[in-house]
Amino acid sequence: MQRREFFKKAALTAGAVGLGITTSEAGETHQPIDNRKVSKHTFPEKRPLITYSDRPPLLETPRDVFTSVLTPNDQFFVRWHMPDIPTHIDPDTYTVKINGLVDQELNISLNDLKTKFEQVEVTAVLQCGGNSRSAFTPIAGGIQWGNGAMGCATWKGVRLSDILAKAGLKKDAEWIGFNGSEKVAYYETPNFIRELEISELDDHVILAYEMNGEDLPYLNGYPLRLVIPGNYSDSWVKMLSNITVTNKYRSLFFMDVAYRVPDNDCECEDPEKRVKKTKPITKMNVKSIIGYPTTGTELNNKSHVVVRGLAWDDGHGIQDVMISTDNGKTWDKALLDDGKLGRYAYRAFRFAYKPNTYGEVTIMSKAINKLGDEQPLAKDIKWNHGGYKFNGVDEVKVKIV
Ligand SMILES: Nc1nc2c(c(=O)[nH]1)N[C@H]1C(S)=C(S)[C@@H](COP(=O)(O)O)O[C@H]1N2
Ligand SMILES: [Mo]
Repeated sequence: MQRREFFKKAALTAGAVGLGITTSEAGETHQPIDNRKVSKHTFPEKRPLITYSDRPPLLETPRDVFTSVLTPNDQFFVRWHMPDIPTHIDPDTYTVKINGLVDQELNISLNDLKTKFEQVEVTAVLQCGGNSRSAFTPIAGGIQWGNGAMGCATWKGVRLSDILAKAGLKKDAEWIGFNGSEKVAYYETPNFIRELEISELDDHVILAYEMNGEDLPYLNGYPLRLVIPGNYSDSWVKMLSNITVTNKYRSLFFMDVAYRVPDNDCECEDPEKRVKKTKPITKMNVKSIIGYPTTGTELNNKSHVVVRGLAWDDGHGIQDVMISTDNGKTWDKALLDDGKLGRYAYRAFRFAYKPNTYGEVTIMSKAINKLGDEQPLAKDIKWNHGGYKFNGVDEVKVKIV
């Protein structure tokens, strides 16, 4: 009897589960697309990942990887803007150049970085500002990422502030530009350059050459990348070639056009009426993901299920993760791990769930940080044209049999 009810219900909802976008009405927002399969083709140093494009490589990490606090390098997502990434980098001759408003121009080799500066480590979440973009309707510009345009790693390298101190900043130094090594394919394509105001930088910002105890994978920015804990990764420039100090903000495509949200309290706008005044996306908002079980998992009614996942914010720290198994009517606290990897890392959560029903069950997770910020329900997330910063309550749909 219960089983028959389930199959009836499943038939009604099957078409809608995971398809998202096509079934919703304009202006409504909901869950990101969550049913894409990994590709059979792999990239160097990578296991099969959800593949949006081969050139440039755009690879997403599948949901079931998000049960462990550190994301394995070979399953770490990949995002490049330009198709033409250098195919050969010689670690013995590679240097990063520091120029502009400095007392002494520097060309620092990898060996110098590893031996002439204090070595530091930070575990931090790297998340694209467009992660989960496919939740927005109408479709927001950019890659229609599901939930996996993110990962967390222990980054090892040298403090940017130590390098700038060595070069010596001139009095009027205010902005720092970071260039990647890739070349543009068309004249009208801008170089990938990001700029940061010197006042935004603190000691946590590093130039990293190591990720989870290994050289950076080629696709994640070998041999050197910028790491800005707590900030969206769109400024974590990979394959760094140049750091240029200036006294004024240079107007650049990736600063002025991309990676911005409306400059109002809700950071939102009407799709029909774009807000003109915008601001760059910087700090990450509070968010969580359920790594187990995933949508479509069949669980026996007799089983003791341990729901597992991860929560994070911009470094204020996670206070609680709440779980609901009754469509948000009631919420219970999950158990959090000890948080020993620091405030910029994922916090793992676990929740004991004993199904007492049959059929489809929606499991939801909602993180709350130490400021009291909590994830809104996905349906309450407001639209912005770039599809940035989606942090709706996460959900998976399982079948209890
Ligand atoms: N040189 C360079 N750095 C870059 C980019 C790029 O296109 N070129 N993309 C940025 C964006 S938008 C993101 S989300 C992250 C992705 O980092 P990953 O590929 O290591 O996951 O790198 C950032 N750094
Ligand atoms: Mo990104």
